[in-house]
Amino acid sequence: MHIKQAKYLISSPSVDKCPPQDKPEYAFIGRSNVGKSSLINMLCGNEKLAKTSSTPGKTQLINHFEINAEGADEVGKLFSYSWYLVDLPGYGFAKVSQSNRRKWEQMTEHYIKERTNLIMLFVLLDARLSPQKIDLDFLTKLQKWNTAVCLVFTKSDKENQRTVSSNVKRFLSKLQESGWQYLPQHIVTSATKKVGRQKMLSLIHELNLAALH
Ligand SMILES: Nc1nc2c(ncn2[C@@H]2O[C@H](COP(=O)(O)OP(=O)(O)O)[C@@H](O)[C@H]2O)c(=O)[nH]1
Ligand SMILES: [Mg+2]
Repeated sequence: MHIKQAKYLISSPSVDKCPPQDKPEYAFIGRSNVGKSSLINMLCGNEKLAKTSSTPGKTQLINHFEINAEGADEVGKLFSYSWYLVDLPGYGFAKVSQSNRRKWEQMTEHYIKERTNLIMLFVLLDARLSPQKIDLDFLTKLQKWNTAVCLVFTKSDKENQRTVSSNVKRFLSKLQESGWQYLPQHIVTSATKKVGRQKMLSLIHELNLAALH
């Protein structure tokens, strides 16, 4: 899949205020500072699309981007279509009040459970870190809700490959221990080195084909 154009659409305070569910949708979530905005910009080839400087934990909005893409259909013929990319507010920012945390939980839970055109949730994890409780707890909820999840390990350029693959393995075995029967797919990325871009775009295109036909 080739992205022809990516544009910011709208920021919504709740799932019922989101755009019509007329396109396949992919959402990105993770701890604040995990590299979500950088990854979105890297995927779209636009350094200014998602703001990488916004104060973490302040704006709790569902941010929709519309992506115009071109890709091959089942018989290899190119066609154009569009899909939604969603930037969800991050979790785990220390300075967020209890009531704002609660609001975040409710908003994301409603969004994840009720947005029927949501094809997959990309959960971002820092590739430099050993498994973190906050991420595992969030994934436990996703498992309960039967959400389709893909794990995205970020900032892989900041650590050597051995450590990254050991962190990935440890994370997956933690999920296994907590009862995940089918482990989610995972992709190792680096926004600065553009690692994992093609893998993510191919996965999205494949899922789009299945969703559109
Ligand atoms: N070296 C490196 N730095 C990254 C990468 N992704 C993000 N960063 C840096 O990590 C910080 C947080 O990134 P940002 O995208 O704003 O995180 P967000 O809060 O999850 O949206 C910024 O200083 C980025 O430049 C990456 O793949 N490699
Ligand atoms: Mg961000």
